[in-house]
Amino acid sequence: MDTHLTGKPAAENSISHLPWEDRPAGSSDVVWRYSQNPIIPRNAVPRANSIFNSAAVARNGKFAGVFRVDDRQRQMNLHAGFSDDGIHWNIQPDPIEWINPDPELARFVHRYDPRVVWLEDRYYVTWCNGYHGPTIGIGYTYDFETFHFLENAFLPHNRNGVLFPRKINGNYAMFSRPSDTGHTPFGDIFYSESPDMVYWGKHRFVLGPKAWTWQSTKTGAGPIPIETSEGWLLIYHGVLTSCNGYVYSMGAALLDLDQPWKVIYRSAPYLMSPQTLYECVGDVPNVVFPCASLYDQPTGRIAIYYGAADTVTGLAFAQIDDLLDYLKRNSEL
Ligand code: BMA
Repeated sequence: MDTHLTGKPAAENSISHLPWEDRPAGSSDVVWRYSQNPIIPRNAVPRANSIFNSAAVARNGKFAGVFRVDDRQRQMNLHAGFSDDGIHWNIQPDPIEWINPDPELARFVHRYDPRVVWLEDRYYVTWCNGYHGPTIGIGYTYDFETFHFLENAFLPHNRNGVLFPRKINGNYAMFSRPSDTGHTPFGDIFYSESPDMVYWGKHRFVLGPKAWTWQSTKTGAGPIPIETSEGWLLIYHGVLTSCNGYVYSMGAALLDLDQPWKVIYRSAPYLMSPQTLYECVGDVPNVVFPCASLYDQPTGRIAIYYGAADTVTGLAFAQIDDLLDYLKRNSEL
């Protein structure tokens, strides 16, 4: 086990240097886009077809991340990246090579849609991992240079594995979204616990689609949930099936602190839907897919990283008090 504990965030829940831009004058949006979006173009590394659905965290006064890069064979893989400001990223040209304790799990099929969380003494990475179908891979790193693969959390088929930033009821906790082999036309968010990051159980239903809404086909957890005094703030994606295909939007829910499968509030309207050119036009049109957020508790600022049209990466902002207030006033369970 590595002992070098480099990389701990300066202070828990304080990221004063997070990327930020005030809400545009005249706008009343609860979540608003960065004016310089997209922050990562599709070709930011050689041989990339697209870079999207990626995860950033604060680290040593700067930022690090794990990025979904689909290459020009259209293979989906994960690359490490570094940034001084959380906006301009230096993404490694080669995919992460995982140190793998079990050759059975070493075969590469695909890896995509990463999430990253600082948990206890290291950064854990979860992603959709191909193993006889998509499931949730779990690994960890101390420094974003060396990455260790642990295990797949679940049997296939599963996607959108999102860890909590601390133990709940003495166990590690994770959201996931059981799915199928393809472009799943259903999707409920479940909660699971584990004593050791390897064996997962105590599965609980959290939330699922709502008929005749922006989230009528499927739902999936997005960034690592944010702990507030009133509950866990979960930003998630919801999907509507239009006559022209899926539309991926962003919503939020507030969940009980000790029993996170209990939903306290849930946004009836979406918080952000695909509306800009880079969200509506790309390899998969009409997708906003949040995978990470940075939260600065003293200022209440949240910066959300999201994939746009399965092609590029964007940044959006919110104020936590406004977001919670909006959730309370616009909630339908
Ligand atoms: C989902 C995942 C995401 C993708 C989205 C839209 O099922 O595959 O990676 O962003 O579809 O294509």
